[in-house]
Amino acid sequence: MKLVVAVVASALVLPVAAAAEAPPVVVASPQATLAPPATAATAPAPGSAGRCAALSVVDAWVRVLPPGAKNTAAFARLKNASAVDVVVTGAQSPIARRAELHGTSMKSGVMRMYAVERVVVPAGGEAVLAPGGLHVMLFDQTAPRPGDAVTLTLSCDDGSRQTTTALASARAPTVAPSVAPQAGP
Ligand SMILES: [Cu+2]
Repeated sequence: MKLVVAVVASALVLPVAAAAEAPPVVVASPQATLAPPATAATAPAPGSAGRCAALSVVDAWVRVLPPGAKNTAAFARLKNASAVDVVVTGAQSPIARRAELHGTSMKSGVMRMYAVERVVVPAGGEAVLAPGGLHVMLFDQTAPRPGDAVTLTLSCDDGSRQTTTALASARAPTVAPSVAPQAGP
């Protein structure tokens, strides 16, 4: 037990020492040094602390498909105003039995989807989940109606989560002019 306490204590002290010494050396190292101790010392509470809390989820929506469609997808822009990359590793929604992070590729004129283990939202940047690209695949959906507010929860690699509300819509809600500065593949 004493050993555990000692480890936690040193983890708490480390960021201060690192912050004092690191800046003159490399820009990237303070972030890398600061992040792991912070999450290791603090048990992430779902929906509050943790890496996922750094994300702003905007323009989230779930595609409403014709009756009978088994699966659908959710889209959003994930913005990260923090100085550390945020890694999204999963998603959940009460309207789906199972959700996966998916990517989309075009091969020989055929669009295919594939599961991705993680979506990295770069520090100071964003990740765009949009039709034809990255998305949250929702399996065995309960078919929300247009206008419904759908709960969507994202999970991050430190175990933290963020829950947001996505608008059920047959097509992408019209928002600001869609200038995509950092479109995905
Ligand atoms: Cu998919």
